[in-house]
Amino acid sequence: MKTSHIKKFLPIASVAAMMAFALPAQADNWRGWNIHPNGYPNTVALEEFAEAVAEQTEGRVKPRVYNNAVLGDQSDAIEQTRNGALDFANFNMGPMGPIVPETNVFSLPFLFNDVEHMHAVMDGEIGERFADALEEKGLVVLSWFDSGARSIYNTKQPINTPEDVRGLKIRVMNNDLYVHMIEALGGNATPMSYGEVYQSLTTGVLDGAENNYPSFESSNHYEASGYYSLTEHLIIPECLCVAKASWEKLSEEDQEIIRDVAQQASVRQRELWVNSSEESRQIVLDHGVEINEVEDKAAFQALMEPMYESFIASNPGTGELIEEIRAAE
Ligand code: BDP
Repeated sequence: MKTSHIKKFLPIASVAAMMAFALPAQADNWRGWNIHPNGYPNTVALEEFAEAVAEQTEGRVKPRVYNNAVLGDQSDAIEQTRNGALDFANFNMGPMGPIVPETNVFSLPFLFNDVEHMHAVMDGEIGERFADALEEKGLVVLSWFDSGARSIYNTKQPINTPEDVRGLKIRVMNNDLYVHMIEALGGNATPMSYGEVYQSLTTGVLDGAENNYPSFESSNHYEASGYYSLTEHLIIPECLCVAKASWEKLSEEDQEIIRDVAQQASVRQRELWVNSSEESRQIVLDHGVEINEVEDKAAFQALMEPMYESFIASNPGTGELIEEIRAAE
């Protein structure tokens, strides 16, 4: 009634103009993918990122984080973010490899000496080169997150030597390099999405998997695996990424704001990571998981040599890159 009454007296154009004044500019409602549950360091950092972006852009961008991979598994989510169906996400460079081959270098076991070494590489010029490679595939990297060091856990026995891995069915993330890695140790690798691992461990479809302390704990895999062995074979960087399509819609001012907020999110995530790893270690110990140091990591490392050789042979330029990464401080 009211509308038709107004229409009688005002030309359409002025009605539209009035409505434009009455409504605030359309906000960008960003959907963000996150694989982790509530309370996980990445989740906390992403949620704070979302809140700070909404606040500092004065509601022009309103991000919302969807936890527990409810928007799809990681490989799907990478595709969805690339094509702009999702707006932002925290991705691990492991499952990124099949889509952005440059990032495969991070899936070479024992590439980094420790987490500090990884930070030095990712926060410097080498990290920028990887950000460029991701951007070419539709993902704008805003900052780099941590994911600690990954170690093997299983339901059967402590792993001290590569022989202890022989015959074990070990879940790996979706990347052929991890299949080669487990096979080089004599195990049987099963690529599987994260969400399926718990049940497969409890039913014996798998004997084990590999991950960092916070994921081993928050996924409840520790309830099904009695042995966590500190092989620390992979240190893989993660990104906080925005879909290029969503990024290009922003004003330069908002891009700058969001980049700053993402930098702070990375600092926050890395701080939270340290405590969370210790807390998770304690939780799994209290539960009765047996944790063992691996004295002779060199034995594992030596078996990775053929993997390096074939990787370098089939990816020109990576030999130099690996040397550069190893020399970075
Ligand atoms: C976690 C990573 C997550 C991976 C997961 C996995 O943060 O991105 O998807 O491991 O093993 O540590 O799939």
